[in-house]
Amino acid sequence: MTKKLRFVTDKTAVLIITSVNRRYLTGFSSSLGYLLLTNKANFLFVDGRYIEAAQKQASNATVLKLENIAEQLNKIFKEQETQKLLIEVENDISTFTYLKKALIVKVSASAALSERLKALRSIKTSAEVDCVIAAQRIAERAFEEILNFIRVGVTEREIAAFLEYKMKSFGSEGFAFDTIVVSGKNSSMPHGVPTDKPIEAGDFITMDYGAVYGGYLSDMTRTVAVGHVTDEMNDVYNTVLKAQEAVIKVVKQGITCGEADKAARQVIENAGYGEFFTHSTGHGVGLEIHETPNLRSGENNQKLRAGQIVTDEPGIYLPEKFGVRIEDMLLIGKNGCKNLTKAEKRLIIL
Ligand SMILES: [Mn+2]
Repeated sequence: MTKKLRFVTDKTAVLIITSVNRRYLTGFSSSLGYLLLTNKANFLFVDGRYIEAAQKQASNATVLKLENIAEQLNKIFKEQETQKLLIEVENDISTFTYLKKALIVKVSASAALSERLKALRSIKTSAEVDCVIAAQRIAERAFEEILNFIRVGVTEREIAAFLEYKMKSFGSEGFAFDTIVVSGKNSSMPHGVPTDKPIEAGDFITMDYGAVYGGYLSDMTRTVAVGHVTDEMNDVYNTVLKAQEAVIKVVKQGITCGEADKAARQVIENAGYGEFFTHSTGHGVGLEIHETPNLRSGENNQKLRAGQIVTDEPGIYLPEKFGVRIEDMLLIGKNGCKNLTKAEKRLIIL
């Protein structure tokens, strides 16, 4: 185990059940499994489907075939004289109830353990950063292709399908989340679902999507126009862009998540669109699409730390009219940030 968890002592063991944390700690991904961390050794229990791959890929854990997990754990607890077992709070109540009943040690769901894992995961190693960048480059290649595909008459659903097809073709292991493509009036819904609405001249099209590489996700949003834009569309677009760039200018280690959010919100409020910026400014990204930290209004206890990757995604949504969102991923550094997103941000009119 490369990352030592201070929760593990001679008497206390930790059982990692969620797949994302198991993957984070072992480098091995499986839908089902248990990772037991003790002071003497670590054990990864996986079923027959995964044994061979786990033995090759899991680092620093002895891989064992999962049979009856309670019996298998109890045997180890007896040998090691373990008294207490901590599990993550994200597990469902039936898992907790089962373990509590079946194990010979005291079982607790630990919020502190879950928080610690989130904090560890938020600071990316250079290998993790490389995976996020690789995913982002795939998404950017798909963006270049989509610019040639979008025209009057194609539907939101077709645009989403084309983006996903291109991402897979370019090496994406999957999709970071359900691809969002919304156009015209639909674009005022920040998280709208692609429909069969065809693109019309004068539409804004907002595309929010991400690729997956080495298990790590990317997240990018671009809004493009088709045919022509009104003065209001132009004004809103440039306000969002200014807000988005204001965040890039201020974020660095030590500033609070609330300050990062405020940098964007201030620009949008000053332009008179404050009430139409209806979500937080950004979030951490990694093995999951929404990770710690959360760049939201008033979040002043959380400070940004070097090595975190956060999105910067302000938006303005005018109901029944249109919406604009622009999103990059930023790697927080000691004295500033590095923008991991290279795709064009100036207004593109197709
Ligand atoms: Mn995002």
